[in-house]
Amino acid sequence: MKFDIITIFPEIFNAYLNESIIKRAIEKKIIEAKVHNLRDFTTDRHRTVDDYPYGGGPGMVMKTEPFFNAVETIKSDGIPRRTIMLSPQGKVFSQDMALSMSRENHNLILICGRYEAVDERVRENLADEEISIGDYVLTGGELPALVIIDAVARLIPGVLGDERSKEEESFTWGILDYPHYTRPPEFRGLMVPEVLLSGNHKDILVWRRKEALRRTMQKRPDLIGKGLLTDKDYKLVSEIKEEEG
Ligand code: 4GO
Repeated sequence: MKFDIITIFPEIFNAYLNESIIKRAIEKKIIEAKVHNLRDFTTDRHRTVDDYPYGGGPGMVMKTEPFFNAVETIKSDGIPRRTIMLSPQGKVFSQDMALSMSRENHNLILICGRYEAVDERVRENLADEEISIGDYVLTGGELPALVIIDAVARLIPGVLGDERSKEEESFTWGILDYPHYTRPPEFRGLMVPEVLLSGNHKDILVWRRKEALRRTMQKRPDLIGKGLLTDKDYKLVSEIKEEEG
């Protein structure tokens, strides 16, 4: 899966993509990321990427032509790609979307805007879809682009060192993670739950599922009613309700 990123701040990407898991995934050629400097697609002496807004108002607007040049140049190798624009007006990104994107395995062009806005003709004519990473405004689309690359890449087989089983993945899907502990078993009187030291794999599985459900009920009750729980889960939910009063 290849990501082509169009930005006026290429360095933002190099810093993140050259670390840890994503770096490894690129080295293993599971994903490819190419950062394109929008200014390289300008044609004037000053490499201008922005201009005053028609109709007036605050801030600058990113020009249409450099984005067209960039997307056309990237696509000139004939390899099919989907073009995504990062914008607060987009569909709000979720784990479901990350999973479909990792499975669809499309090569993606990510358009990152800056300043007040991007000329509407870019969105209308170049973007196949608009994605937002949440309901807040940022100074640019670079962080959202990295969020998407990260969330999608870690779902591609081989990217995370450990190969988790499909059952395990679907088991934890749609609810919060269970609590994690590592050594030592006691730190200043703070104990690791006994069951995790027991070596009883079945008890550990049930405990983890129950604690994951408990957390989800406390912190994200909206996730409980989404039809992702099994009959066994509902039994655990009743137990938790009794315990918590
Ligand atoms: C995306 C882009 C927020 C998001 C952005 C988001 N802010 N919530 N800002 O995903 C055009 C100029 C949009 C700055 C950009």
